[in-house]
Amino acid sequence: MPRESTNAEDRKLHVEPPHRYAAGVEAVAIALRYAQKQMGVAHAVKTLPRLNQPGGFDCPGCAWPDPRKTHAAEFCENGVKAVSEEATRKRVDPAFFARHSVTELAGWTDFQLGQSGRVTHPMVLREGATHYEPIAWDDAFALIADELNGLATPDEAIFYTSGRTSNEAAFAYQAFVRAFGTNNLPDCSNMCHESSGVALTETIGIGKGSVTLEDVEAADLLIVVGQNPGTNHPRMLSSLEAAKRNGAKIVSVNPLPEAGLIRFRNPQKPSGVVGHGTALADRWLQLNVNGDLALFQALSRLLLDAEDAAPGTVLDRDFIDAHTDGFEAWSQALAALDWDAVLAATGLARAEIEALARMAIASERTVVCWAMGITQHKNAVATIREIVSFLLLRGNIGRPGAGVCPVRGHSNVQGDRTMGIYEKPAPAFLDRLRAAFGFEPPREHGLDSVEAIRAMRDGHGKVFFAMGGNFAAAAPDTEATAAALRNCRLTVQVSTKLNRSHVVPGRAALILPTLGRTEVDMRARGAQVVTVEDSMGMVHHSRGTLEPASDQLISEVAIVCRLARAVLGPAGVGDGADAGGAGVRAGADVPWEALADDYREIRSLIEQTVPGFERFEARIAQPGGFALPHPPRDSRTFPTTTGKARFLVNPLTHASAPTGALILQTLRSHDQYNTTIYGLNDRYRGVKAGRRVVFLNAADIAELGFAEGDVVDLVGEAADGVERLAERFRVVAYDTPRGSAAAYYPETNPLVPLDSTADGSNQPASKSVVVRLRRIASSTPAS
Ligand SMILES: Nc1nc2c(c(=O)[nH]1)N[C@H]1C(S)=C(S)[C@@H](COP(=O)(O)OP(=O)(O)OC[C@H]3O[C@@H](n4cnc5c(=O)[nH]c(N)nc54)[C@H](O)[C@@H]3O)O[C@H]1N2
Ligand SMILES: Nc1nc2c(c(=O)[nH]1)N[C@H]1C(S)=C(S)[C@@H](COP(=O)(O)OP(=O)(O)OC[C@H]3O[C@@H](n4cnc5c(=O)[nH]c(N)nc54)[C@H](O)[C@@H]3O)O[C@H]1N2
Ligand SMILES: [Mo]
Repeated sequence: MPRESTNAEDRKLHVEPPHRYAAGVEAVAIALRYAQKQMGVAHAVKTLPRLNQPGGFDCPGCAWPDPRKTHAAEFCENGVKAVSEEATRKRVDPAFFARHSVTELAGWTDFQLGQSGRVTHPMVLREGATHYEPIAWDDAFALIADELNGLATPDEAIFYTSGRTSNEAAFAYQAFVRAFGTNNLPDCSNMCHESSGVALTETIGIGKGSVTLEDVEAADLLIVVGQNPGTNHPRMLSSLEAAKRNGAKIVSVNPLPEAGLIRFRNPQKPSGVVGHGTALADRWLQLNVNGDLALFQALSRLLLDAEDAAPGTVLDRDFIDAHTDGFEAWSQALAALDWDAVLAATGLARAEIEALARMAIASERTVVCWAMGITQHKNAVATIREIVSFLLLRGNIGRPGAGVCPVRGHSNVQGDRTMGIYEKPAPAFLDRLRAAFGFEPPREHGLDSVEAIRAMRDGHGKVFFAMGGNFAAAAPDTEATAAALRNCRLTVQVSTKLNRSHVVPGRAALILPTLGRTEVDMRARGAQVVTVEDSMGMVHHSRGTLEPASDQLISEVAIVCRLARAVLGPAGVGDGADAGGAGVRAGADVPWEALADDYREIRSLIEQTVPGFERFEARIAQPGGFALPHPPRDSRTFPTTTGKARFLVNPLTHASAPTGALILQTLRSHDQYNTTIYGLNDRYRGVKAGRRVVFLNAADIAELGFAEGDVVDLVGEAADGVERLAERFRVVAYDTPRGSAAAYYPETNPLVPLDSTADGSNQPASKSVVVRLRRIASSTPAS
């Protein structure tokens, strides 16, 4: 497990007052300094202008869409960091692995591991060995094939995906996995927007957001809930600024005063460089962590009351009658809403909620945006249903300037799902896959991320293969996840950079280094382009332009196709001679080699399999790409089980902690990309040179008998009675509600119980972790 910080490190950490604005020229300067450090000046000058430009590569930072007219320097500080991280000049080569044993590397922090750089060669850790050693690609594929083909059933293998994988790689990968014979395709989405997918599929019939960039800019009212765009989706601030210029009101619903939502200095505009920038949020509702379900029920109740007081003025009756069902039962349930429970759950004053309800009534076009502050709770699915119902009341879906906007994380996480990276595939998808590939895909549902950990723990999951990501650090319950991975016969990580998952191996382990999105992908039939889908369902292409980090790297697509050939056997030749062999393996006669030589072949198969990709090749050639169909947005058609948008009834619930304990949300600093740590500062929140901090309300600090600057252990309190511990956190007084604490992910993942997940989506509830503080040492006064 990651080494805990030492006293010396604790002393370097210092805390200043938080910022009141985001971006500005300082952000540009910081980004360029970082780029220069990782890439060198010449390389940076060549790389950065290609970011999010037509003909260049898609920013691996986040899934926020590109504006139609790309600004000459359409990049943000954190996008530049994401690119620099990949384009770094630092290398993890065979000599590195010869110098450092796996045990030694396991003692490094995530920051140290990530900063070591790009992996240059395929590496193997053989059973019982202390060090990784180089292995030839063909030998690596043969080793995996042996293990996979030796399993009692294909369901003993687990194939994880992180959301940077291109459409082409994801599509080929899921086809291979299903040809092999399992739907065990967990992904990072299981830990990210699974709750959104589930709730939106139930209520509007499609698990994706319904707005475009134009809608955001045309809205009257934008409610940004549980999201910190200043850090995690900085380009969204430009859209919010544009909306604001068009007269929109913006409301932030967040326990924390996130800088990006207070004031934005757009570094791409003169006013942002020399002026004070734009005040973005008109209102900030500082609610308790997990008060959102109660808030949206209360807002809807106020809308219903206003309609009762002045019938025909508030609700969109025509829309409700024509396009929805469940309204009567749902509004009756809200008639019994308990206001005391609402105020206790939210921690807000009734007047604050009433003020927002008035804004909602005054708005003709409302958009609600949300991210992890909503999805990572036990009642996340119910909360999102209530957000949908609130919008349905005034017909705020399927018309310009209005709708649901779950803001995705990884740059292609939405596309990976569209391509079939899903443990519960729809039968219609499998039918089309069979027609396109000529094999019978398995029908039984596979394992999601949490179920996969349980299967490995219990010995039913024996081979773990990861297409990107850093499962060991990103998954909940770090100790349990590590034990599960170590219990595997083989773990395989397809990676760009060194990370924690490489040092939490199965009995044997492989690292398969791959090209990043910024790099030229040269195949037999020329340099390849790939495609990605952004958070708003726009598909466009991405072309790497940099020289690869090593001449040993092959693309994710090539890895999948060569692996498929090794595992499924040669085309047209059965392997029935094997003991227990079952004749020709499914997918053996798919022309995997040809797919890897020319990705147009894969796009042609995608076109045959996935609706909405008709004339795929021609349409990605158009500037800006094309929009995938979205029935609620396009035609107010709701492909739910009833064919209508659905008001669904939910009990009022919220996370609560016993006396003396707190609800801890685990969030991102400004200087990280998920488990990749760029640096040790969280500039907007005033934290410098350290990450092991816990933000608490000053009154809670006093009441619990602590002082600011104390160093404490965080002790989890869970139903299963297991004591979960994260050591040495500095207590920081911060503007967060009483009872709501915050600390960074992934340092706090050891505290998230594996079984603490959202109802209906099984997504880890990593924003409502019950913890206590345990004293270990008093703060040392600064010298
Ligand atoms: N630079 C950078 N960009 C990224 C990432 C990154 O790590 N770094 N990660 C990417 C990924 S995969 C994702 S999913 C997104 C994540 O983007 P975000 O969801 O913005 O990420 P978090 O830091 O988890 O922030 C959660 C926000 O929700 C608030 N919050 C917490 N609990 C609650 C609650 O109960 N109610 C409400 N209303 N608010 C709450 C927190 O105070 C915080 O502002 O960003 C993507 N973009
Ligand atoms: N406690 C807590 N836990 C969380 C969260 C939280 O808010 N709190 N957030 C959750 C969320 S929203 C998410 S999305 C997950 C993230 O889970 P993951 O997606 O698994 O994790 P990342 O940190 O994004 O993965 C980073 C690694 O991906 C590899 N990589 C980068 N680019 C590429 C590429 O192009 N190809 C390949 N093959 N590999 C690449 C690099 O080796 C890098 O080390 O974590 C989840 N876990
Ligand atoms: Mo995410």
